[in-house]
Amino acid sequence: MHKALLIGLRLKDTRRCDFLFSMDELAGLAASAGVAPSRRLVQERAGIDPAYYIGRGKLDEVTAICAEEGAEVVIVNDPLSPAQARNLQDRISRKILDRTQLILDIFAQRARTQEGKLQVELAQLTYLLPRLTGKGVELSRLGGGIGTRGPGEMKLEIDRRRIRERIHSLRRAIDRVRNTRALHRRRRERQNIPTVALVGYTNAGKSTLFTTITHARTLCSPKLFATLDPLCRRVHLPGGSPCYLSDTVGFIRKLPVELVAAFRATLEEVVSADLLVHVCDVSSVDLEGDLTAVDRVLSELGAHQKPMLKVYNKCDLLPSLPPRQRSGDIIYLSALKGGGIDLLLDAIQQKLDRHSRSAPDAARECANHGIDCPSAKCVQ
Ligand SMILES: Nc1nc2c(ncn2[C@@H]2O[C@H](COP(=O)(O)OP(=O)(O)OP(=O)(O)O)[C@@H](O)[C@H]2O)c(=O)[nH]1
Ligand SMILES: [Mg+2]
Repeated sequence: MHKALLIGLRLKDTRRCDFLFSMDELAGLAASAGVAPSRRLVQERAGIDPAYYIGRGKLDEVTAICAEEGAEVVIVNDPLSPAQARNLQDRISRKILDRTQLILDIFAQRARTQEGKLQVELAQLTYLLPRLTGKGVELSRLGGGIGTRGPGEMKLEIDRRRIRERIHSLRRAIDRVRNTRALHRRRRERQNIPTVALVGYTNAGKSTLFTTITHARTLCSPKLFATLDPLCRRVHLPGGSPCYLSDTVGFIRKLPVELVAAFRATLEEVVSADLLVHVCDVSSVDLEGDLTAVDRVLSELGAHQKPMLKVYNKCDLLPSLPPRQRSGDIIYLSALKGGGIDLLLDAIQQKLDRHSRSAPDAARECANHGIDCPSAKCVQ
């Protein structure tokens, strides 16, 4: 296992608790990617250094700690510009990864469906291209499978050309998969069955809830971003009518824009859904921050005004909050231990009855977002 030094910059206007939370999360991401986080190096500054991210005075300290700890990788808590990544690499002579690349690496390890794999590779290559340097920088990845080394200018030019060609062919392949999905969408439009998407922060318990409701076998894991490919199952509601329930990729603070494209299948689930069920972890150390991060992503996707229920999950971890309660659009439950699932299904039924959309309405909404409905992955 690679050892990694984590570097974080706390800017003057960031609250201390928010900063510490994001560093803990970075350590969680590193562990999920299969890297062992060793020490953390934190600097407080008024702003990010445009050339090196951290202050130049810190660079020697970083090199010394890496040598001391035997750290081969340095992970930075924010996205780096291509110039910052290059300069850090030159000065520190270690593999430099930023938050975005780390998440992309996790995605690359997790993607299972053909479309998921294509999307992640496309996101990785698009991120990598402007970061290729002419100085023989090592570009091998942690597990993403790109594994490109650039020993010299000539090789790099070839790599660049090859990468551009590959990006082009990935886009074509993704278009083909999308066409197949359009066929499935038409089939579902004819069925006129409403869809409900489980959304929420990574690790909130969406897949556990999905499994409890549908009895489908899905991966539930304390690792971050356990789910990458959305899954959809048909469920019977208490009133007897069916709906489609889908499990989606978790969101995270500082979700990099490059990843929104890789989230496309999730995006389609969310935008085409009739109802969103926002699952959160009541035992999270920063529940408010989690909720805000999810709301932010939903509004970036243009889905913040959809009908929504909130599930306060993991109530079994808080003795003061007995599972199985409902307060308006909030349902308190424990997806793992059970209790409260019936309340949720009742609430879903009521919401769908109140906000039912016709299939042509749903299709129009999807078309407005330029997306296909997600029914390709639906198994009945
Ligand atoms: N105690 C407790 N743990 C839970 C509950 N629901 C989920 N968990 C645990 O929380 C962890 C994450 O659960 P998942 O269902 O994989 O979470 P997720 O939201 O699908 O996560 P991603 O797919 O990574 O976004 C697992 O270790 C679950 O066992 C619950 O109600 N109570
Ligand atoms: Mg999951």
